Amino acid sequence: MKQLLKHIAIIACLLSILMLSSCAEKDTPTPGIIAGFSQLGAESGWRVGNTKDVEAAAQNAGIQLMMRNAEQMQENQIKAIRSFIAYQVDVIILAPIVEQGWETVLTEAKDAGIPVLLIDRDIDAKDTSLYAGAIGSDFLAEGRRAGEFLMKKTEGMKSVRIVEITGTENSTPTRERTLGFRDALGGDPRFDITISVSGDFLRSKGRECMENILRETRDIDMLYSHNDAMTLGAIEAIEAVGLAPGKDIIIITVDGEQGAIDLLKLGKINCIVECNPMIGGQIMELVKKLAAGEAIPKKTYSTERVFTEWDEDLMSIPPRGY
Ligand code: GYE
Repeated sequence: MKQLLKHIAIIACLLSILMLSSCAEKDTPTPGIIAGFSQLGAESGWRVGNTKDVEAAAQNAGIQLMMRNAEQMQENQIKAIRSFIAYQVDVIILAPIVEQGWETVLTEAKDAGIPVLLIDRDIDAKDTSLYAGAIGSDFLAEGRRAGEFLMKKTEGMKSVRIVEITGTENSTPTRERTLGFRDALGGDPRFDITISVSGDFLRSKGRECMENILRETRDIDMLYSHNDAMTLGAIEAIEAVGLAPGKDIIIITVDGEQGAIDLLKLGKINCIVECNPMIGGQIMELVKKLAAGEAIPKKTYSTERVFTEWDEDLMSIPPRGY
């Protein structure tokens, strides 16, 4: 009997310790930040580099990242945002594939009290309170830089027939790289943009677009391609018909992936307008502020340069990492 009482006392004691500790757990606030990240796809080296950089930066900052890759479909991004809301994450990071169509889901996030940080691309929403802030490149400036290089490169030429391969339709980089480029050419009648088609930022489509164009005409002075992935594809098509990229056709591209830098060194690309995907560290700083309830700037731009065939430091460009 004595033995039994002793056992009961021990069990009761253990139970009360367990109950106390579970109460204590409930009262302790969770220190970690959870961020949901809706990445739009894996269409280019830029994008893959951007994803890796954001993941590494989250890990360094001790932020738990729920990453969903939308494989180039806006509906997948909308689903991901809804799952982040259900999960009650602290911050939503969104790289929006296109500019339109975000009002409904971002209103849901706002109603749930979850701040949204736009990265890379913008959205076209009348109500700017649907997102806390945005970080990314100045795509208009990128387009202008491409145009400025072309102006210098073609000094003395009487006419310049231009082919343009644009990125994803209705996306910010496509819209602004198109505008900025034309803006820099300033209506100079020497420049004739004879063909402008979308290659959706994909290497395979860049190649396909260029093959189709070359079937129609060889009378092309320059190619302005909105990203390196499409440029690499287009260069394959140009070489396949026996033309020399960088010589027979001036090539201007955007991003600055290692593959493009290598072709710049070989003289197959004349100019690369840099677009910097390595913004993970800055993103995490903004996420921390948002999670702490602080305000952030409505727009933060990344710093970028231009690489051209005239650069003296061409051979010493450090590895790009994407
Ligand atoms: O230039 C391209 C990618 O939105 C800036 O998307 C980004 C663009 C980048 O697919 O390579």
